[in-house]
Amino acid sequence: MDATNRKIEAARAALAHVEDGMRLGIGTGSTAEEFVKLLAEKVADGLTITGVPTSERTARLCMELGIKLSSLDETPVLDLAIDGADEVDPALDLIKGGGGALLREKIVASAAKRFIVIADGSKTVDCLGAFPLPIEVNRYGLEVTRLAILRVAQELGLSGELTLRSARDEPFVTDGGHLLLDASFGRIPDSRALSAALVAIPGVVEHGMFLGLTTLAIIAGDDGIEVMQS
Ligand code: ABF
Repeated sequence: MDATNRKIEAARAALAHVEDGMRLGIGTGSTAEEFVKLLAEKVADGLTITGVPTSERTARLCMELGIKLSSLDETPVLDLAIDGADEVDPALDLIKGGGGALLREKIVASAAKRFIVIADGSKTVDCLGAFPLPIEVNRYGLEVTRLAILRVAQELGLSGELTLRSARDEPFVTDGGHLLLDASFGRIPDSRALSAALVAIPGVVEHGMFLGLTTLAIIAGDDGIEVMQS
């Protein structure tokens, strides 16, 4: 089964958790897009949900496909959020943000009573960090923030490049108007220590480690669907 079909199978399995009348956080990325397409079919067949998108891109796709949207301000408590991930470890901690939407994704995941991650089997890891950790930073004082990140990482025995994410030769700007530094630290043995150190830096807005948020992970591998429970 190729990657696209694995993503579709994970998305289909997640759809089984969506009930009529739910307030639903809807993620970003290619796996989440497969979920949106399947969700739209159910909506066309009469399923009633209120969707809260995690990015402008997802909002556009939902609107194109006829999924009724609300804002997190109007719907601050979600019954369920469904989103992709870049890495999933055995504790269901994640690295997300490869799509640049980590801040809204984390806000939406945190507002949901349950958070289901959908991914193909290539995303499972034994330890977070092979995927460069996205760190959302304020534009002001970027160099100060960059040096502070390197310092706290070094204090935790981590080192590596911090790359300013760009798109079409311009710095990538997130939906929130911030920049992204992708940190190639390699394996992150103590993700909670790194998380605490990063969020203490004034210029850091958020980072892509989603710790303790995932309720269920639906992983589609070559041998079928694996469901991991937190
Ligand atoms: C998004 O899904 C991002 O946080 C994450 O990077 C991405 C994974 O993308 P894909 O499903 O295309 O592998 O939520």
